[in-house]
Amino acid sequence: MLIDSQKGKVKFKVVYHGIAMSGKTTNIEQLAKKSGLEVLSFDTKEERTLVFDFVTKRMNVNGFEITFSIYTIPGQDIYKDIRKMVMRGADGVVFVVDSAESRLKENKEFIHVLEEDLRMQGKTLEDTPIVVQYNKRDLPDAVPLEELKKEVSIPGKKFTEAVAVRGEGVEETFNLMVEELINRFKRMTG
Ligand SMILES: Nc1nc2c(ncn2[C@@H]2O[C@H](COP(=O)(O)OP(=O)(O)O)[C@@H](O)[C@H]2O)c(=O)[nH]1
Ligand SMILES: [Mg+2]
Repeated sequence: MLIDSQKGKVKFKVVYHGIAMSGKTTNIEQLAKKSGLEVLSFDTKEERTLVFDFVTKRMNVNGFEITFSIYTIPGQDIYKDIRKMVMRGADGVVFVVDSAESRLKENKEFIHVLEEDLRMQGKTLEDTPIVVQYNKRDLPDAVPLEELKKEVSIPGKKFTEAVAVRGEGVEETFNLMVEELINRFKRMTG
C-alpha cells in the first residue's frame, strides 16, 4: 500500500492467485470491460498467462483517490519465479478456484502455494485480505458448493460464486476485496 496523504491518494495491489486455467485472466478482462479499461497482457499464449496480466482501476472513497493495481499470476509451476515476483507487495489476494471435479486436488494443494508465497513476504493467510472465488459454477461437473467449501477454503475468509466467462460474480468478488482493503485502511488511519 502506498499512501500520499498530502494529495489524498492511496494505492493498493491486488493479485488474482490460483491454479492455471481457473479463470484469473478472464476475471480481470471482465472487470476491465465493465469499466471501459484495457488489460495489459504480457506474453499470453494459448489462453495461458506466461507472465501476468495487469489493469488499474480508480475509485474515490471518503475524499481519497484510491488506485488498485490488479495483477494475475501464471499458475503453472514452471513459472514460480514470476509468480513470486508478481506477489511482491500484494495488499490483497483473490484466490480463484476452478469448480471442476477433476481439479479439486490441485486447487486444494494450491492453498499451500499461496501460503508459501505470502510467507516469503512475511505475511500469513490469516493476516492477509483474501476473497475466495469459486469459479466455473456453470460446469456440468462442478463440485457442489457445500462440498467444495469443505475441501477448498481458507478459514475466516469471504467467498463468492462466479461464472467469470459470462461476467457473473466478477464485480461482486472484486468489490468484496475492495471492502476488505478499505476497512483495513480505515482502521489503520483511525
Ligand atoms: N466454463 C467456464 N469456463 C471458464 C470460466 N471462466 C474462465 N473459463 C475458461 O477457462 C479457461 C482459462 O481461463 P483463464 O482466464 O485464461 O485462466 P487463468 O489461467 O487462471 O488466467 C479459458 O478457456 C476460459 O474461457 C467459467 O466461469 N466457466
Ligand atoms: Mg491467466
